[in-house]
Amino acid sequence: MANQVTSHYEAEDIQVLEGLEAVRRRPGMYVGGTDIKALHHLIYEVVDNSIDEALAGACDYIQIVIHPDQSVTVVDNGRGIPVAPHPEKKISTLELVMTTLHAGGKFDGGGYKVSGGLHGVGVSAVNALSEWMEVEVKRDGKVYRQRYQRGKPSRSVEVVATLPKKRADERGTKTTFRFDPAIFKEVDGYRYETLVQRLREMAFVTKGVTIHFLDERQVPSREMTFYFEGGITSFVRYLNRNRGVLHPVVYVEKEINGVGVEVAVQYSDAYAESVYSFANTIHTIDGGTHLTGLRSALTRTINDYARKQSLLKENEQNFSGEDTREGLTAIVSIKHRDPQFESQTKVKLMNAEVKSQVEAVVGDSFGTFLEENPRQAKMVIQKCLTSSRARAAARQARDLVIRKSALESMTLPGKLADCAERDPNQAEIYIVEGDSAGGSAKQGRDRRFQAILPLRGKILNTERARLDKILNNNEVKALITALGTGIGDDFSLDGLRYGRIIVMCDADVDGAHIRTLLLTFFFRYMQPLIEAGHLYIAQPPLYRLQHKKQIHYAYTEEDKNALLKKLNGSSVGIQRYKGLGEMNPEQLWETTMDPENRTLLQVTIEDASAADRTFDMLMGSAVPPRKRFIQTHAKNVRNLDV
Ligand code: 0RA
Repeated sequence: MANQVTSHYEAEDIQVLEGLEAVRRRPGMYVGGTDIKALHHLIYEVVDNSIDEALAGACDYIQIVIHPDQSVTVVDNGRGIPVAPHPEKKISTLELVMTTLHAGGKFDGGGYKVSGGLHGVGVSAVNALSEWMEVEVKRDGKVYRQRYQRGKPSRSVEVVATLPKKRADERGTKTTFRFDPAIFKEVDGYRYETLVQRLREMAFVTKGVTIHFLDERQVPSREMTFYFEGGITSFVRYLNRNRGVLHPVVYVEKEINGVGVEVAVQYSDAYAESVYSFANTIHTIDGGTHLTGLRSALTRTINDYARKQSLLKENEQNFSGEDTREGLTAIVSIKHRDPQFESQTKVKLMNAEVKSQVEAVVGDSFGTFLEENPRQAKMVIQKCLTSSRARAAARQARDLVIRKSALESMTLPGKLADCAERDPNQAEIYIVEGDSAGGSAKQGRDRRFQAILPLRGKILNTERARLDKILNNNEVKALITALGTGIGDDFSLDGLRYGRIIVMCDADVDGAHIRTLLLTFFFRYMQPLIEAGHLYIAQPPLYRLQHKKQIHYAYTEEDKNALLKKLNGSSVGIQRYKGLGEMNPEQLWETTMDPENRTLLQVTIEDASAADRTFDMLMGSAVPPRKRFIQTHAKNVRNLDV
């Protein structure tokens, strides 16, 4: 019953085909690679188109479903991709959109494409990288459909249904695709949590849209629905949900010279800065001109107000940018017709004029807020004063540590059991929680290339103060000296004494806590070390299974179950390791330290920055979240890094 709408794909469209062939040949150029990140971008690219409809005010519902076969459906109730023959080409606009690079959005004469996929290549690139794709468009009382294989249409656009009269005004687009495993060879599939995070961000910056995410790959299925009436105001409230806040969210939305500027700001009693910037709904991780504009407006407004109210004395210096950023939670989201990004990966906004535009909008509204709310304004200023003083004190402490460790660099810490190897590329160091585990590690190691530094967990663990203070901790000083790199501005990889730095903690809550703290320390004071891939986490086993004379180790709960199944369950002795200290030196070597057998997890900047956020939550002043974190993670903690 399908009737033909337009002529089928013809030889003259070879050009188009070549475009999509190029995408398949060089996926790196178009979606940034063939890893899991690129895989997620396929979904973002498709959802971005629906977000554009929402931003145009034409759509308020988007659903994303991952099916058990890893195909993904994205449905929206927007206007529907136009299906009529394109004025210049003979084929349907729908087919053109789906098969031509850079075709997205060009048809919408009046509006402009704001959300824009990662590389702006549009949904056709996703099509090219999909084993198959199917698009259904509802409009004009009909349902149109076209199917593609690896980007090539199987047939012309067809009418597959006519809507009953009372539903004849329904419109929308439904896209289903299955990524091509021949392209994405290394991936096993989408990661639920990553998608949830991104979809939440999209919902936050797209006020009033409902995003429903359903993952049917496991039973029971998982799902999340996001709807934020308040847009980025809700986002800020969400970020500060565990913090004590100093005032209500200050929100402003304004169009200035054709650029949409939306900002939400709230100070809390936390130490961390949580500021996110978006350009056309894309999270600009590296910030850019919109972020710079926001920051300088806040610093300027706060200094002006503090001077005017004599909250800053004449002999006192202005607040630095850092002083005004402590405890700041803010979102800046701009919509621009012609966003310029630093690179193809769109993580930094470069449009110079945006800085002054954001600065003007924020300066106005935050200045007014301070003027009209003197009591809360005073609290914000107090907060800046405190951080300014703390920063001065920290600077002194840090100078002391650095000077000291320079002096002590000849004398390595007494607790360090160094290795014989002097070539950093061959040498590694285990940072071990607790003296007893440290003892086992010292006995079990291969002293030719493995050094051991035991850290007394308790001391670190009871530190509830600012991270600056841990620099004064003897354990941390020993760590800095042992690594030989210095910290902060004085950090240099040149001095690094070990190519692999391996954090080895118990598989329990305290262990997780100490690991979080160590990662946070590395993140804040030795970031290049992580970036250069020197930091690792050891993976001790959770169980020891004895079957007859054979010993097996299980590193995860699943491992254990699989092993039990294999061993048939008969007379298997199971020992559960609660801490590293329970293993004798041979066992520790065999399971966790022997390069032939061990598994190490390499720490990425994302891991460390997640640890940094967790740290703030753990150390933050609001007590209930900390308790909740420990309770909810206590069960999972053994699998934390698996
Ligand atoms: C071009 C023009 C119009 C809508 C769209 C594209 C459109 C694209 C996508 C992609 C996913 N969902 C979408 N929804 C709409 C406007 C057409 C009109 O005014 O009828």
